[in-house]
Amino acid sequence: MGFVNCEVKDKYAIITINRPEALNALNSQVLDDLEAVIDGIDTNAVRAVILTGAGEKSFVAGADIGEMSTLTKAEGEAFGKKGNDIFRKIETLPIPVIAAVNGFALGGGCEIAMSCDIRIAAESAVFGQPEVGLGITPGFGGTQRLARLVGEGMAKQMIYTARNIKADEALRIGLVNALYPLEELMGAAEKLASTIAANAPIAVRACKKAINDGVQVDIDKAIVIEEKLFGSCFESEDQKEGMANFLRKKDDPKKVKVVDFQNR
Ligand code: CO8
Repeated sequence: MGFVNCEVKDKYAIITINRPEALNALNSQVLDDLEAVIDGIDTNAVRAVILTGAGEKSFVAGADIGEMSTLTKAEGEAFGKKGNDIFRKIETLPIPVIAAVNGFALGGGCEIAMSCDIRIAAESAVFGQPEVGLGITPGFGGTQRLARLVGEGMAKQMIYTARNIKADEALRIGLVNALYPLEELMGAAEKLASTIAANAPIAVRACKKAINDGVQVDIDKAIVIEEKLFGSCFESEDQKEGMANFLRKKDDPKKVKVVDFQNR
């Protein structure tokens, strides 16, 4: 729909931000379309999501500078909140989201990638938070998520200097997990999504929640979050089948089978 496409393939979905004429920059309409697509995902049927950008040059080249250029203080705050609310929806979607960063991931583009669970990128990708060069701060969570992902010192250097970094540096500092030639990126993302989708979905969702919620609190509270979610898995059929399969395998290696987890 509109500026954002969604294709469901087997047990995962591919969301593509599709405004290549502006390097997939995020204006209000793109954000609205993205929110509608995210709200429409059936997280029981689909077990993982890939987020990418249309074209060969850009993932997302940031928030739309033309649209932002005339904002008042109140409008700037409202635009920041609009993006933040949508990015939090991505971050807290019950199922994993993989960013397949196929080119420029600047400003809001780097920020949306950071709201995903996992980032993989093309060797040609470029990352950066160029906002201070435009007279603003990062406004879609960049000051917060970059520091959490790559550490305060590196985040401050990237944000204060507004210097873009190449994919190999993004890999070195842990901003992305892996690099691929551009033509192999989507294949790698789909393989990763399929691997995740083949595991017990209730357990995968519980892991996402445990990690996301746990990193926000102290370790004593965090391990209790894990305990509760761990316990909840024992109410699932998938736990019974997953463990029974292992035990059958132990008795008789010929009984090895791939478990068809049913999300129950
Ligand atoms: N906004 C609007 N249009 C854009 C953007 C953008 N962020 N990026 C690229 N475009 C447009 C260009 O204007 C151009 O349009 P046209 O053909 O109509 O002139 C088209 O995309 C192609 O771009 P270029 O010709 O510039 O392509 P180049 O290959 O020469 O350069 C770059 C590519 C280096 C990516 C360059 O386009 C660029 O520097 N873009 C801006 C990158 C940037 O600064 N991004 C950060 C924006 S600020 C931000 O994201 C803040 C997020 C939080 C907002 C909070 C709100 C309160």
